[in-house]
Formats: sequence, C-alpha cells, structure tokens
Amino acid sequence: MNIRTVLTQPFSDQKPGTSGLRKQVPTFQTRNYLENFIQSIFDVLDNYQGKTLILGGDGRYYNRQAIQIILKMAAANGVGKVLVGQGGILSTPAASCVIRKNQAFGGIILSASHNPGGPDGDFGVKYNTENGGPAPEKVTSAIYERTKVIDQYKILDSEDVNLDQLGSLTMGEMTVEVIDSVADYAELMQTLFDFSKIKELVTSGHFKLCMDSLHAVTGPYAKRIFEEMLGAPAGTVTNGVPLEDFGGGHPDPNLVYAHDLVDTMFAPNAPDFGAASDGDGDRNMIVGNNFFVTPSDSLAVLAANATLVPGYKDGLAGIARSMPTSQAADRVAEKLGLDCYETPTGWKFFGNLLDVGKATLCGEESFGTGSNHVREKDGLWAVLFWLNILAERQQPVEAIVKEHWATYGQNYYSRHDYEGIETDKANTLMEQLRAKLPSLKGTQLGTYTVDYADDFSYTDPVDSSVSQKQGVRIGFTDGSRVVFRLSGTGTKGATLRVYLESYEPDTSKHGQDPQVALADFIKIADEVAQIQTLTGRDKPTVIT
Ligand code: G16
Repeated sequence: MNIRTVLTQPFSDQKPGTSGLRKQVPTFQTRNYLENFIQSIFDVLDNYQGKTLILGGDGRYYNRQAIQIILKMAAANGVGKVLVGQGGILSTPAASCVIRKNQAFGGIILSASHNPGGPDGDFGVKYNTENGGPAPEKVTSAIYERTKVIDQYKILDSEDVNLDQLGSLTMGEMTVEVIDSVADYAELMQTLFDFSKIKELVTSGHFKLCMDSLHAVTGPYAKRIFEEMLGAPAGTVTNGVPLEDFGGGHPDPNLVYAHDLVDTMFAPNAPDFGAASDGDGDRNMIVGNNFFVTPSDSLAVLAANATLVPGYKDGLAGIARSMPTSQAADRVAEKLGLDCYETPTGWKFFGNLLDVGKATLCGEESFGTGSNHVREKDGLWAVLFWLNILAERQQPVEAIVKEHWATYGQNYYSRHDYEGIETDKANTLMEQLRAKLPSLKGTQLGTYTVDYADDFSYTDPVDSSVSQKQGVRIGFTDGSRVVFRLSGTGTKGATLRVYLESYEPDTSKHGQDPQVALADFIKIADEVAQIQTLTGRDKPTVIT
C-alpha cells in the first residue's frame, strides 16, 4: 500500500455557496482542483479516523471519476469504511438517510442539483455532517479557509473499484462497501406512509400517476417505489434512466424545465397526479390535472393534512420555511397552534430546528419540501406524502388546494429569475437597493404603504449563530411582500431572484393567474430595484 503526499497550490474560488461547491466540469477537472477541496474537508474534520463515510452522487458527468479519486483519498486519510451507492448513485435524501442509519461521521454527495450536466455542464461537491444534513456555515467556512492555504493532499495508489458490483472489498486498510442505492431509502418511506392505501389508489384503474425523473437520480428510486412496490403500471415513471448529461435537459422540476410533464398534465384528459424531481432528487414539483401547485402552497397543504399520514399522525412539532417562501404555511401553523420559523435560503438552516425537535416539516419556494425523517429536502417523500393524502381524501388535487385556500386564504406567489446577469451589475443593483432601505418605511410604492424594508438577518434559535444579508425584503401594510436576493447556486454570472407575494382572503378572487394577481408588485419591484435600467433585461429568464 502506497500513500502518496502530493504537493499542491490553493485555488482562490473554492467558497461553498448555498449548497456546496458548484463549478463547471472543466474547473473540477483542473489538476488538483477536486483533490484540494476534498483534502480541505478531511483537514477540518476531527476524529473521523476508522469511522464510516457515505459517498455517492446524482450520476452526472464526472461522478464516477470523482468517486474513484475520493475513495483513494479517504483511504489515505484514515477513513475506516466507505459505503458507496451502486454505480456511484445516491440521491441527496437517500445519502442523508444512509448517513443516519449507519451512524456515519458524514457524507460526500456529488451533485450540482438542478444545474445541467455533461462535459460542459456543472458538477458539485457537498459535505453532510453526522446528522445527515448539509454542513452548517461554521463547517463550510472552515473548509473554505483551509482551501486558501492548502499545500498538499494524500492519496492512495490503488486500482479503481468496480462500482457496479454490490459487496465489500478493501482498499488499503479501508473497507469499501458498494450498497444498493435504493433499499434503505425505500424502507424508510414504508415507515412513514400507508403503502397499502397508496397501492389501492394507484392500482384502482381510475387514478393515473405520472412521475418524470428528468433522466436524473430519482429514476431507480421512483421505479422501485412506484412501479415495483406500489404496483403502478410500467411507464408511470418517465425519463427514468439517469444519464450523465440528463439527456441534454435541465433537471429542474419547474414549469419551464419540466415541460414534457407540464404538457402532459395540462392536456385534455390529463392524468390525476404528476410530479417531477431534480438532478439529485431533493426537489419536487406537484401538478394535478390541469392544475399547478406552488411549492409554498404544497408545504401548507402537507402541514394542514399531516395527521392523515401515518408518520405524522400525532401532529407536528412546528413548521419552518425559508424567508422568501410564501407565508401560506404560517397561516396553517397559526390555526394549529404551532410555532413557525423563518430561516434564510438553504436547507442547512433547518438542521438545528429538526435536530432539537422544534420543527417537523420544512419547505422552500425553490421546490423543496421535507421533514425530520432525514436532514435534506426530499422529492419522492413529498410525492408519497401527496399520494397518501389523495388516497385518504379521495379528491382531486385542485379540489384539495382550493378548499385549502377557502379555509386559509390564498397567498398569491411567484418568483422571477434573471439568470446570467453580469456579476458587477447584479451587485450594484443589490447595493443600491440596500442603500434605499432605511428611507422606505412608511412611504407609498404604487398604492401600497411600506410596512418594513430590511436586509434579512437570522439568529439561529438553537446555537445563536447569526447569518446576515440574507435577502432584501420590502413588506407592505396589507401583508404583501417583494423580496430580492442573488442566487448562491449558479455558476455563470449572477442570478437575481425576485420573489412576489400577496394575500387574498376573498374566495371569489382565488385562482387567478398569479402574474395578473401580482402585476402591481411586479411593477413595484422593477421600479424600486431599477431592474431594467441596471441589468438591461426587460423580462425574467424564468418565471415560476
Ligand atoms: C439549494 C439549497 C436550497 C435553496 C436552493 C436555491 O437547493 O439546498 O435550500 O433553496 O439551493 O438557492 P439559491 O436561490 O441560492 O440558488 P439545491 O436543490 O440546488 O441543492
């Protein structure tokens, strides 16, 4: 066994974003780039020698090569055992599940989530800690600091592992176990949901389910769970084979990128229920027959109906949502007498709330929903949750959501993304906006009075850590809001996200096109932030 110490030089751009380090593939293929980042992770961790690490990814281009490198580096750094998903595949929620089940010290998940893949696409590395969740900021900051000074890494000279063959082997003194990517996750799902009731529904002959895996990681999970375990007809899962470039698509489950599913679900005689998931399986989009459910509404509906589902039959401890997510869930929490937490964007901010039992369900406007069953958002979990509710309530998706609005009021919601803006222009826009905030309170924008205008700052109620500058919020006295932030997950230029929300208690005004219902706020957003003037863009790239 030969452990080599390789001299290296730091890269200046290895600061993890909202969810790990994401870069274009050629950057990760640069000599020592991946190795530096992985060694920096090992360098900042304590007491992992001899213990278990979980490793897998979403199957995108460079996944297999990166796994071989990481295995050899793990062996050289004294890791005891690595559990790696077969074919290098582990969805993000499955990795979280496997970390927790095996009491691993952590996991390395290779994914750039919803970003496109392929030789010119994106790649990414996330580190998750022993609770199964994304590393908190204090860990990612330490990793980043380490990347700035790293001068060597360790790697074992060894043959590549056959990732397709289940079973155990040794690599130096380390054990490598290639595990079934789906089994532990599917088993966990069975403990939460009423599989026999869902099976009755999906095999009844009068309910059609359609799951689009977008050629990304959920294919094998969805086929095993929906088609094999729940008996849905073959073909229920479409685009179910993970491909290194996602078939050339953009594995982002929204109305723009999951267009095949949207076409199917908005056709005459559409299926009853459609869903899609993203590159690494943590996001979900829920669509009924000719009816789209916003992620914010989805969280609220799941919360309001949670006691119908076995895993949540005793009720919820609390609900948490990211700040830009609509306040629909807050209304459910209020009615149920639950605490509701508002966190910055990024699933890592839910970790403490879940760990200490303050929250049971969490959700984000960016198509992420999850619970305390793992420490990541979970796409197929959300689909099963919806199916369980549908099986209990025996109503169409649209009827359930409209009834929800009638009870709680409707939070009209939309997000406008301006992708690929020049970084300087985006920063100028945010700086100018921030400078205006102190003078906005009490003024009129359009016909609305500004109630508050600030840059969101979050103090974690568990460890008191403070995260500042998490998004500019302008709230109006009628409860409506406009929120601005720059994405932390893109790899090209900057993406400006504008989040728009208004509240409508009057049932007769429910169900309008959100772009129409929110038209005043769309105009206000452009005026106050000078979007068109400063970016040169007259419309968003993506509207969700
Ligand atoms: C990640 C984070 C999410 C976040 C999303 C969007 O999701 O885990 O919590 O909401 O990015 O972040 P941003 O607005 O900064 O682009 P994923 O699915 O990409 O891992």
